[in-house]
Amino acid sequence: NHDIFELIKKEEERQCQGVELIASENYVSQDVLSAAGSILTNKYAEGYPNKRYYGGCEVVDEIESIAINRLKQLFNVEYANVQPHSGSQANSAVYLACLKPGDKILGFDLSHGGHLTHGSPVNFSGKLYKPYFYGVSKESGLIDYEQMRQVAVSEKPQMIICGASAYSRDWDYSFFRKVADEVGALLLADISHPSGLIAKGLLQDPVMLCDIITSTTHKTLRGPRGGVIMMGKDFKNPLGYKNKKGDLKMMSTILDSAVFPGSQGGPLEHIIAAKAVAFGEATSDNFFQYMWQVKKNASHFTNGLVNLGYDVVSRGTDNHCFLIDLRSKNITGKDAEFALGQVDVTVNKNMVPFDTQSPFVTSGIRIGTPAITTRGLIEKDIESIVGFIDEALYLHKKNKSVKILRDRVNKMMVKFPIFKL
Ligand code: DSN
Repeated sequence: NHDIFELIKKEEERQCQGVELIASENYVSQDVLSAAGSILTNKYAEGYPNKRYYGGCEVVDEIESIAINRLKQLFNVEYANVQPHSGSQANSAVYLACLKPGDKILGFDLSHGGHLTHGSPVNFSGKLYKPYFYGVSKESGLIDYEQMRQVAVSEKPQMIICGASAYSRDWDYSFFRKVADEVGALLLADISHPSGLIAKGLLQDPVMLCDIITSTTHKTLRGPRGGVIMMGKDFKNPLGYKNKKGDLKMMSTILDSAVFPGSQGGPLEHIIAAKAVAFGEATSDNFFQYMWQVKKNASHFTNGLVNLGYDVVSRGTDNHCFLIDLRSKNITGKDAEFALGQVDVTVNKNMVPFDTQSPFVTSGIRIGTPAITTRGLIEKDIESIVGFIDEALYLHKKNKSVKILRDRVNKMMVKFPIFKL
């Protein structure tokens, strides 16, 4: 196994010396890492605390119960399931619990910033269910709420999904609520990206307005890779659209069963322990300061790029991320991702709304500040990174050596160790 540990070391070096701008990534604390790498990985625990199909679960029962209670406290929700292995698994369990194959779902278009599991034809969600989409307005880059309502009214979907992978503005959950009530749809909020900001009150809160909430735990929430499902206190009749009686307790059982045994086997108790650690960290005031800085850094980032003539989709950001439309700079997302990678600045190419390129090429890149903010970067450092990005794209276009620039990037990042939490 020497080769594997050598490669892990190499990845650690890569993570230390580069500027990580992938909006869905972060650096976890040593405590989260220790829990995720603990001997809990040895334990089978199919079922739920105090209702397991295996012996020897006394300790993991306590751990999972702490994770559930901390998550409930963090988001002020009444129900929490911490077993989904990922955000996609959380969404698949919700669909399994609430929909029949062939039911209609209305989600945010992937090519406008949505997620694969919100009805993309290449994903199970677009194959098992009948997907419809809303998007952003071409002029403003903001969600076209009226268009969403029109599709909802004409198609009467069983479920409406709010949430995105690449949308920089906040969500009007009350508008979605009104439309869901108007057409009798269940309302799901997938807050995988902004969950840390929502937990600290820095964005609109979907808990009281949406029937079910899903999230990942490894993005702004800064935990291990995984997913969760939640329901808020005001949850009344989730299956009302089917005219069945529903209440929170009944729906909790249906959702729990949809995770296990419906779509997963044994829970990853080492990851659940790491989730518990991360939820504990996220309840602290330090985490509020962190999320506040993530937002400030993202906003500062867009201002710096706009000043250099870059086109920021939706004209700015309310959260931790944003898209740059590179068409005005005559470079594709694919080439930009490559050029920035050459100087150890990591981003992902991303479709922009109304893109003219294929998903393999794209016209944009997505940028996020959760990871660099964890490392301690603030506004003045963001200005340096904006400069690095502009210079790297220039050097790429002119086919010039990037070595000096890469050295500057690495020299700066050495000052921000990844294991300081
Ligand atoms: N692929 C993730 C992201 O980068 O946003 C979402 O699943």
